[in-house]
Amino acid sequence: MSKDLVNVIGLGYIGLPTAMMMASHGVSVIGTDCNPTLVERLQAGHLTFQEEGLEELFAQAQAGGIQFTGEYSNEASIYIVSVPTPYDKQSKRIDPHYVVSAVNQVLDVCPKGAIVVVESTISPGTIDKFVRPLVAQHGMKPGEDVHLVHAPERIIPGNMVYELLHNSRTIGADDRAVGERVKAVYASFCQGDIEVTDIRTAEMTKVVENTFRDINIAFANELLKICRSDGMDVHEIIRIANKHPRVNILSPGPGVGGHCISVDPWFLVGDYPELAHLIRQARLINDGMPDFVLERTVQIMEAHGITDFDRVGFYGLTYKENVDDVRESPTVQLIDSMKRHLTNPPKCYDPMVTKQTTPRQYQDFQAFLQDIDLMVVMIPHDHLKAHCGEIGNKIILDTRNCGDIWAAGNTVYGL
Ligand code: SAJ
Repeated sequence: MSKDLVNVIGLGYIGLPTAMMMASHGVSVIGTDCNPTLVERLQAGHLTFQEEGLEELFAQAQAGGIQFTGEYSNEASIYIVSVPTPYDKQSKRIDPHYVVSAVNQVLDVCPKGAIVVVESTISPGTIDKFVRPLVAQHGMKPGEDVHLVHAPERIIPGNMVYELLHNSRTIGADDRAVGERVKAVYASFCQGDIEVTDIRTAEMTKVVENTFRDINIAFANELLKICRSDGMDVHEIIRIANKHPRVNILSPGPGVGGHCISVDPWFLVGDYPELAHLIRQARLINDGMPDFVLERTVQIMEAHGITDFDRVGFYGLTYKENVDDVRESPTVQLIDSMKRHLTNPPKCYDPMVTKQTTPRQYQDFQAFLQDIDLMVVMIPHDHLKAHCGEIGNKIILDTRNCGDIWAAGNTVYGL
């Protein structure tokens, strides 16, 4: 069992479950966040977002003695920095200011020999370019006063707790022995392989994983458009093609959202603009899908004589099913672009999002249904499957190929 005291800096979607997982497996953990409201909620025993199995994990972490604080002054032997890494929408480059600020605050207080692990997703070279110089600025000797490590997260929202336990991981370190010490902490709970490598390889591997998925979704989306243009059923074609032992085409849909897959490939485009052609094109294809949904919506409105967008409603605001995260959501992108052209903002409903994110967001499914003739399903939450008997004779644009949930009487179109 590791004797290290771990301080997890940044208690968001990744930092919080990671901190709780360690605490529930015998590691001494402090969770630190600069947002006092978030810290107060956690100290009072309330979770800050929903995720399968997180309540139980929280109870186990509390039993394991996890502490939450807003003070960066807590000393530890290992700091895990898990803060957001936005990207600059113009330059397509990473904006490392949260990572830089968190590491600076850690370097201000950490004891000699501490390990600073960056878990946040960063573009290849970020540690060398933005983090390593901070060590020198603090008058510290790298590899002696402080050790730098990159251990990118890999868990998928919607199945985080399971994937934290079972996914393999990558740990990039300058010094193998330091990498092994960090591995021992993650090995307290992680049942997958833990690869120890160098920092640049770890940085690149993480971004490559998400870029691989983005490109493959873009391929599915391009196939969808080709098939739509010529009256072919893309889902049937993918189903059959996927019977080939070496073919595994992903699912087309209304776009790629979330703070990972829709962002990370841009890091490569931003840093290697002359080389990253396929990666850029895939991003553009996926970013263009909300507009494709709008074109299809207009076609269906015309076919049914619907002349007013006020009779159309969008189901699902989150970036994917059964999560409450709306970051980079295709529906939000679509609504924002429609708002620029319509007098009234579009109507929408999402059972997972109780916070009002857009003006005509209904909180009641029945009220939403009453006010529309055409429902565009952007995200197939489990709620939809449970309530599809209530939809009545609405016209449906099903962008997610939910197929078997619809009743025989429903008029359903695919994307
Ligand atoms: N999507 C499709 N078609 C598909 C699969 C997904 O349109 O066949 C869409 C989803 O609806 C969503 C977006 O893509 O809008 C991304 O969803 P996702 O479930 O594929 O992935 P994320 O963003 O929730 O999590 C990803 C994961 N990365 C990979 O699978 C390579 C996860 O393992 C990472 O930890 C996470 O990014 C991250 O934080 O980087």
